[in-house]
Amino acid sequence: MSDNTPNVGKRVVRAACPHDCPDTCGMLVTVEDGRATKIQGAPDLPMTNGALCTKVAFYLERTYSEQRLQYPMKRVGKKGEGKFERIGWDEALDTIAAKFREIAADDPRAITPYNYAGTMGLVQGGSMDRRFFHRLGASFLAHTICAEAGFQGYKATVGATLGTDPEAFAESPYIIIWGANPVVSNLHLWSRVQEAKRRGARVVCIDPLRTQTAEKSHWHLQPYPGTDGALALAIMHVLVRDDLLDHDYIRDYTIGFDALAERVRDWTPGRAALETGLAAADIEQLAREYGTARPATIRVNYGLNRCAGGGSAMRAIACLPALTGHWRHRAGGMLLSTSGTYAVDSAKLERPDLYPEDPRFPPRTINMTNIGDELLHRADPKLRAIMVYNSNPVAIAPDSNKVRAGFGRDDLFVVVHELFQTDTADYADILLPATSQLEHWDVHKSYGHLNVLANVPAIAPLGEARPNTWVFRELAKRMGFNEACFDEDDETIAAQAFRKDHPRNKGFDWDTMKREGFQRMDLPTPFAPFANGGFPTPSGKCEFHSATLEAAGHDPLPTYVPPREGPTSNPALAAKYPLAFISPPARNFLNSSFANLPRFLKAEGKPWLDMHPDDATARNLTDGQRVRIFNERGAFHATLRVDAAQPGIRTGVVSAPSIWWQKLSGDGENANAVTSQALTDLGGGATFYDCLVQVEAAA
Ligand SMILES: Nc1nc2c(c(=O)[nH]1)N[C@H]1C(S)=C(S)[C@@H](COP(=O)(O)OP(=O)(O)OC[C@H]3O[C@@H](n4cnc5c(=O)[nH]c(N)nc54)[C@H](O)[C@@H]3O)O[C@H]1N2
Ligand SMILES: Nc1nc2c(c(=O)[nH]1)N[C@H]1C(S)=C(S)[C@@H](COP(=O)(O)OP(=O)(O)OC[C@H]3O[C@@H](n4cnc5c(=O)[nH]c(N)nc54)[C@H](O)[C@@H]3O)O[C@H]1N2
Ligand SMILES: [Mo]
Repeated sequence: MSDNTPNVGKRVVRAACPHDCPDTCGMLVTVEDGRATKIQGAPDLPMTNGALCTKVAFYLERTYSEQRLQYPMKRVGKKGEGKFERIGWDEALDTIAAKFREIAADDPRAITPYNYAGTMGLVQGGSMDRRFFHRLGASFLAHTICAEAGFQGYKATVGATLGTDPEAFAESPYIIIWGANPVVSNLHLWSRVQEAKRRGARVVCIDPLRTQTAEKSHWHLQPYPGTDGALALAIMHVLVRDDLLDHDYIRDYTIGFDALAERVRDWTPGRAALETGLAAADIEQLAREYGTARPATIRVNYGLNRCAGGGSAMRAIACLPALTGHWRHRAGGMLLSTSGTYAVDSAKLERPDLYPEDPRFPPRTINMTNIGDELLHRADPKLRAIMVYNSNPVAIAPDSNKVRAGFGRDDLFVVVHELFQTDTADYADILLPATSQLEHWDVHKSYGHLNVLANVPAIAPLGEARPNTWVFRELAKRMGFNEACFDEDDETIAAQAFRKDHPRNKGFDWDTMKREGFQRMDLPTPFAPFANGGFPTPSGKCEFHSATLEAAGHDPLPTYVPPREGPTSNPALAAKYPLAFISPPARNFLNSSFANLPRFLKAEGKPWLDMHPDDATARNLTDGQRVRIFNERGAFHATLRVDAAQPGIRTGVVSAPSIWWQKLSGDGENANAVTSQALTDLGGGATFYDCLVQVEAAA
């Protein structure tokens, strides 16, 4: 903790943005007499380059918000009502420990954590908490809500999430931005793309929505959601048919080419056009441009993995840079995430070895995407306690009517550790105040650059707020867990976060990092990970044919899995609910974070629904009208946005920028009223963008 933080004078502290965004910016926090007075992007960290986004530039408003929870509380009203009464930390922790002990005596798996990426820090995001739940023998939580399908698809082809160095995008002559919206959700990569544009690069964006990124690209292709796999297979068809291949790269560094060539033979652009809604001629042109560029790079992101076939789509796209040999060039290849470049010591951080081997209680995993069903009826043994931190499931998990019903169960003990009284916090039996990034230690990797960042606390905790690590340390004491790892302080944890024996971590030193703020992994700049093969797959090659997938009962070759809720896969459903619904990030929110603070609510305006003018006319709906969006799972309201001059979206698709807090949205609902708990083909991921709805005028 920052107990010895001086409270007099002026100093500048090195911090790291904690939010779930690829950019993981370095920050400089000016502190005057114990109060943070200024926050800036680190000028010396290349990706940050001195600039913060529209949200984190105002991080002090979040830190010092009047809405911050400042002391522990216990529930006095009904679940979900949000009425609480102040208590002390001892009472709060004793209550939780007593309840956990009582449940664990019957079956510890009836207790589950629920956490995600409120902070991405390795210390506050996944250390003492994991140790605690492992030692307890609680249910495991599968962290599937965001990226698991794409991650598994990419991994099947490439081996791990290594890719093109984001800094090298500036040098690329041809960039495809695919299922990504960097202007909104990856701003610092966008600066590199702009630099490439200034040097003459061509930029293509593949997105059903005319986003700010699409507007600034040279060419915008608008596929129907969830059909990217078909597009990728058709691009491969053209590459093979027209011999736009790098035969040497294929021979030396890939396996399964002949089978892949056979697989894509039927995937003509005409066939893919029927699935994607794109023109066959456009698919031809895209494939030819991509195949002849020297080199091309693809920024692919998780926007396209939130559909039934998200894993297969990513797997198919990941074949492209190996077929064409674009991987040879540092400014070629593909970037999904850089996270697999890091050698994190998760065994030390999380201590899975503490899990008790009790034959009565074999390990059990809860899929976080299905928390609604798991709380209501699926989990067996039944869940009796849930501890939420770093997440706001009532707002962000799909199928929110089920999620609320689950959290509302009278026989469920709910603990929420939060900075704010979120939709989820309203369901807490015990509500605990959490520190912000300026009030605790941490160390960060990134999924959009190649540095490690230190986060040094700038100010003392507000009120009685305490970091995640502190809470779990205190709970461990009360549970009688006396392993030495429960006594470690945050700096000790941070210093051991990266594997000492790994060559990329050469030179990592916590004291230097604290002082300088960041350190790049020991890699060349820029880093071309597969210029000479070396894929971290079982075969060591880029796997067009995957024996691993085959052994797991999947198609060993890239394949197309259509949307689960779509006109071709489910025509009966599509007749009733004809519009594909997506709910991608709003620029001024970060998932549901920032969505309670005045500046960002004002900037976002109100819950919107974007619709093509043809779809609006067919329903007699007009711009500015309040509408109801519904399907069999639920309904929510929004204000319709129809731009007749410049339609922001393709026909057949509607979009609601997200994620609004339900209690601040006007009708107590948000986009997740209609989204589904169905899972992706690979990885058991969430399918937020695989969702059919109908839209009507609000009553
Ligand atoms: N401002 C802001 N930044 C954020 C976030 C935020 O909430 N706000 N969230 C952060 C998080 S957690 C994540 S995971 C990332 C998410 O960022 P991205 O991975 O970029 O994913 P999304 O924003 O979900 O979707 C990106 C684009 O994909 C489009 N899309 C939707 N469905 C499909 C499809 O089937 N095919 C194709 N080709 N495109 C599709 C959407 O219209 C959207 O414009 O951003 C992070 N950054
Ligand atoms: N409809 C729809 N739903 C979606 C998505 C979508 O595109 N559309 N996107 C999905 C995606 S990609 C993701 S990643 C998830 C994101 O889901 P979450 O990871 O749950 O993200 P947030 O909504 O930002 O909630 C994080 C919470 O953690 C809290 N927090 C921050 N720091 C700390 C800390 O140090 N300690 C504690 N105890 N709490 C802290 C914040 O105050 C915040 O309330 O949402 C998913 N839900
Ligand atoms: Mo995410």
